[in-house]
Amino acid sequence: MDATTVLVLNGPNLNLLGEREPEVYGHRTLADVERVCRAAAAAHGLTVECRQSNHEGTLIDWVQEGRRGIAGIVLNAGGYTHTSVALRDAVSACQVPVVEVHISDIGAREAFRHHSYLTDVCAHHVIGRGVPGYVAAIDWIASSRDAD
Ligand code: CA2
Repeated sequence: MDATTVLVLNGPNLNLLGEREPEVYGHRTLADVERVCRAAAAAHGLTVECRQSNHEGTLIDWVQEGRRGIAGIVLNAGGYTHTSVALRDAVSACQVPVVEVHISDIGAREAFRHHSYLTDVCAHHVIGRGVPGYVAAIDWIASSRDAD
């Protein structure tokens, strides 16, 4: 990874996208998400490194790995959004912008999804815009680089 890399991290259960709950998450798969991210990054002369894990510590290791020297991190932490102080601490140690993404509108769902431990340590948020939200996150990272 280098200064032109956007690290796209997806958390628990997002490997199942497209398999269930299409009324909430749509029909697109994680492979579709990664394809869309690759194209969005390429339009800005950037590349993406896409990873998914169901494990909190693995996500923390990857956030730490990307904390400096890359263009930014797009993070859909899945259910850990609502539970993980440890992931929040890793994000707050980042020197690169971290954009929080959620496919669904977590504020319009069950009460336990309303709170995110990540929101106030992320540089930007794209919530409830479906898979195109990942594109918006990459566009935001690209424009924040242009502003530097
Ligand atoms: O809306 C989002 O992107 C979420 O981060 C998705 C997480 C959920 O826990 C967050 O509250 C909001 C869960 C993703 C689970 O995805 C599935 C997809 C298909 C079948 C089962 C789970």
